[in-house]
Formats: sequence, structure tokens, C-alpha cells
Amino acid sequence: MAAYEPQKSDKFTFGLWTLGNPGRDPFGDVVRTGFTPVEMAQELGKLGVYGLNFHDNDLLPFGASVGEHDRIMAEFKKALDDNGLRVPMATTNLFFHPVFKDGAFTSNDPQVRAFAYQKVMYSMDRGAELGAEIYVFWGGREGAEVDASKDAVTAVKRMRDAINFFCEYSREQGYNYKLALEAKPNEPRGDIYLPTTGAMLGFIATLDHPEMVGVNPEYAHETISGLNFYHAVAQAVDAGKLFHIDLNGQKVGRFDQDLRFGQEDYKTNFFLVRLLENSGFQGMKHFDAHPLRTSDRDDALAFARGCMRSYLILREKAQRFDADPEVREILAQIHAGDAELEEHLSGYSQNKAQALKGRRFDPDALASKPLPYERLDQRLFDILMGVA
Ligand code: GLT
Ligand code: MN
Ligand code: MN
Repeated sequence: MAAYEPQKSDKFTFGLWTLGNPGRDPFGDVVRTGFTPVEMAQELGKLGVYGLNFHDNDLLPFGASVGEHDRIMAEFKKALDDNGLRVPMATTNLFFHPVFKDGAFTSNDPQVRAFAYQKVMYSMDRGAELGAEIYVFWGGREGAEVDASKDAVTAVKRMRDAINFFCEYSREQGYNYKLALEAKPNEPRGDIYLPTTGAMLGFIATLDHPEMVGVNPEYAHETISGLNFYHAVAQAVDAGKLFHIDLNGQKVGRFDQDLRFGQEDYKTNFFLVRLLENSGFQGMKHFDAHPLRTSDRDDALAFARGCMRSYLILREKAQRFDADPEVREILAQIHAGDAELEEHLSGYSQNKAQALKGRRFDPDALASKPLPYERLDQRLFDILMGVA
């Protein structure tokens, strides 16, 4: 097996909107022809990709007839089969059409909310037809610029009503969906409700079927506001709620860049990949990114290969780091445990509380214990840079 060659077992996926993106931005027009769904299946099938994900309208044009949708579905299914691909995740576009300009589930207008519910149900049907097991909700328009226009408590209640509704719909239809909520702090709205992965985790606990709902954290979305994505994902892992993940690249404080995975902040990506690998994450590693606006179609394929290659290189670096003698020696030193104390610190009892209150500590001695973090972090740098 050639080095860093993606395998099906790596479970790498791409959204239809990634290579489908023709490079338009708020200031400039299309720069290349985006890949059609069938072209994406043909090209990515050759590269060891596991599957393709889509919004209803990435595949099925908004407002087209059922007959037209059936024809497109048949053509897409054939392209998937011919190229050994699956559709593990589906989602709904609730942000592009002007009807959603002031939100979908959180719109003040019950007709808009009802239309959004209808659109999601049809899209869940189509996703299930293609075998999708994860249904993502990204509420790009669920926010506000003018807080006087919407009550923020009501907005969260409406989000809850919607997610509860779709859990029941999925159960009743006998679909195998797990729902994955994707947070983003802003863009395209000035502020988006439930802005972080942590906020989503708190929200999930208030749902009727919390066991059906988890998160789909995105690197760019946590990073855009300067948060540590590795920490956000760690909390989701701890909660058993990491159902899916969106990998890409982003600089802090910029617009939503959706860069190639690995393009920015190698260290955070390193800890992210190490966490995904060492925690036994079984879900899809979905690249939710766009080729640069400067890319032509050939370079767009280099982008797709690059996302996967960077992941596989970081996976190898993680193994190297974990096996490195100097790293192991430092970690053994700083993680040295104390079995008796650990026992006192987990699980309350009156006896433990009394024992802890009566125990003598030497804070000065504790404070003088060496913490060679400079050495440790430099060792990581050397490993990442390929300096033995
Ligand atoms: C859109 C957004 C992504 C979401 C997609 C799913 S749509 O491309 O920028 O982060 O994951 O709705
Ligand atoms: Mn995303
Ligand atoms: Mn994004």
C-alpha cells in the first residue's frame, strides 16, 4: 500500500457542495465549473473516498418536479454504485432560498417554519432512500442581526420543537437516523443561536430523545472565534455525542474560510487527529471545505487528495509521538499517579471527605515539582517538522 493512500476503512467523505463549489464569493463571480454529483462520484471514487454527503438541493433542484427528482436520484445511485461509494450523511438546505432570509425553524412566521419542516421531511426521505444514517442540522440562518426582532429564548424553544419533531418523524418512518447538530457562531447571520459545540451539548440534554441526537463539530466554526477545536471535540467525545465531524482549515478571526484540512494550525489538527484515532471514533471524517478560489478543476482534485493526505500524515505523526521515548518519559513523569488518592477523588463518601479534610499536604513541595513542558512541546515540534 502506497504511503498515505486513503482506504475505505478511513471513512473519508466529501459533501457535494465541496468540489461542487465553483468559487463564487460575496465579492466575485464563478471562477471554475463545479463538479456535478456524478463527476464527483467518478473522481472521488478513484481516490479511496468512502462516501458523498449532500443537501437536498445539491442534488435535487429546488422546486423541480417529483419526476425530475426521481430521474436524478436514479442517475446518482448508479454513479455511486459504479464507483463504490455510499451516502452516509444527508442534510437540508435551509439557508439559500430567500424564504429563509430570517431563519427557518426560528422564523417568526409559522408558514416559513412549516415550509422548513416540510422541506426537511422530504429531504430525510431522500436521504434514507440512499442509506444515510446521519442527518445533519446546520442552522445557518437561525440567528439575528437585530435582537429586538426575535426573542432569543423563544428561538431556542423553536429549535427544540423542530428537533423533537424530526426525531419522532424518523422513528415513525423506521429510518435509522441519528441527528447531528452543527454549531457556528456567526456567518451568514450576525449571530447564530446555539453558537458552539458546547452550547449544542447543553441543548441536546433538553430534548425528548437525547439518545438520538449528537453533534457535528466543524473545525472552522469553533476556530473562527478563537476557540480550541480539539477541546470542543474532546467534550463531545466525553459525552458520547461525537456522531460526525467536519474537517477543514481556518484562521482565527477571519470569515468562514473552509480551507483544505491541514492548511492551518498543524498543532491543533495534530491533537484532533490523535484524539479521533485514540478515542476509537467510528464515524465519518467529512471534509467540509472548498478548493481555493484560485484553483482550476485539476487543482480542486489536488485539494481533495490533500485533505486526506494531511489527515493520514497527522495520524502517522500521532503514532510517532505516542511511541517516542522522550515523550513517553516526560509523560510518565508528569502523569505519575497515586492510587490511594485517585480513589478518594472519584465518587463521594463521608469517609473520603473526612480523610481528605484530615490529610496533610505540602503545597511548597507540590509547587516545586518539575513540569518540563518546554521540552515536551519542542519534542512535538521536532516530530511534526520531521526532525528526528
Ligand atoms: C454549509 C456550511 C457547512 C455545513 C453544511 C451542512 S452547509 O456549507 O458552511 O458548515 O456543514 O448544512
Ligand atoms: Mn460544516
Ligand atoms: Mn464551514
